[in-house]
Amino acid sequence: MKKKLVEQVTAYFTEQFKNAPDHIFLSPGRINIIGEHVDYNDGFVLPAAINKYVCFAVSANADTKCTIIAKDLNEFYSFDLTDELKPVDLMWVNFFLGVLQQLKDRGFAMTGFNIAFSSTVPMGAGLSSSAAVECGFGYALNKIFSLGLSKQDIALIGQKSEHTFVGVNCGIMDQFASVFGKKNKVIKLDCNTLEYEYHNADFKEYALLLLDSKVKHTHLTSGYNDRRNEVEKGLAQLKQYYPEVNTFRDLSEAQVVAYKEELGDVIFRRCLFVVREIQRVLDAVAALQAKDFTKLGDLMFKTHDGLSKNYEVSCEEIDFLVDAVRNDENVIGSRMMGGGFGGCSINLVKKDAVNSLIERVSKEYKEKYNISLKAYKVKIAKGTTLYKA
Ligand code: GAF
Repeated sequence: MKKKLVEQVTAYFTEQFKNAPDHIFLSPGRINIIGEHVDYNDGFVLPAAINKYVCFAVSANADTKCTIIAKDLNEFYSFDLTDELKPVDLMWVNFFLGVLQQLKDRGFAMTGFNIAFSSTVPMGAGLSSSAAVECGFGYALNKIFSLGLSKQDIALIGQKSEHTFVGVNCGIMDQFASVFGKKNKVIKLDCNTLEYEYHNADFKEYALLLLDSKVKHTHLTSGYNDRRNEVEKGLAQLKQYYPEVNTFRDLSEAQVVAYKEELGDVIFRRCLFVVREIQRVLDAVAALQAKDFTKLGDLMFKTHDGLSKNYEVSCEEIDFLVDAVRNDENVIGSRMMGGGFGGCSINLVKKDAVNSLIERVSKEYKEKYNISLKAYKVKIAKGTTLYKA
């Protein structure tokens, strides 16, 4: 699949630009086992890069002209490096312009370039196709123009560009997972210090299965930013009661509960979710190390319920998908994944029951919503890389 993607993008670049590309880069999408909506709350997350990629064919120019072609959309965008960069109406272009602006702000010298790209990371499915584009592009320019950026710099540049050119005040999880991914490893990332450690992603008789609701609620951006504002407000208030507290991880559940009235129902539930979810990630890492998959799965269901009822970032269709497997003896854990308001659920399913499960849930989902479910049997893969120089 990876090879085919590379061949197709290479042939497409050659046809469009009348020359073979000098470099090929691959940048993966991500899953997250647990730790949702806590990256921007100084918590811990447990993501991994997956074997779905954005592939970039790239050549540098001698001049300052830049052309980027989105093969899958059959759209292109041309500009000059000396142009003032501003967000444009074509959303995919902003992933590139945002990164470029960050590099310009840092004073890096570059020439123009031609790029063609294509993706097997489904768009808007909560698998971070945007972070894969941002990080792949940053990684490519770093290599081609020898900018000397670290992997962490590339992830942070991707995140900043999402804030400034896309308008989502995201945390660092997606970009970090895309750049730092390692085959068969999940990453325990401390989003406060950016310290990280790899853990074996060996789920024994269980496989990772993503069920794509195909729902893309339009309020993802506004809903996401609203949640950020709500928890920032909540934390500011809690700091007044507990002056020793700096971040959510310094708070216990009991400390949040003690000020339930003062926080008000909505802010209280948001804060409660965050404090519980940070603890759940630590418990999940311990369960993973102990190979206690029943415990891990149970934590995933608890995360889902918190995201749905207290953080309110799920939606009817995703709740349906999680409920459809909740009492299935072959499913040990399930929850919505990513920003929410649609996208995928992530499931831990007995390997020999994966196909029958897909068949059953697809039928039920179709009957209920008249939507054809998509299922992805993902593997944990290596992060952003230079595939061919
Ligand atoms: C999106 C964001 F981009 C991440 O930073 C993270 O907050 C996630 O939603 C929720 O955990 O993917």
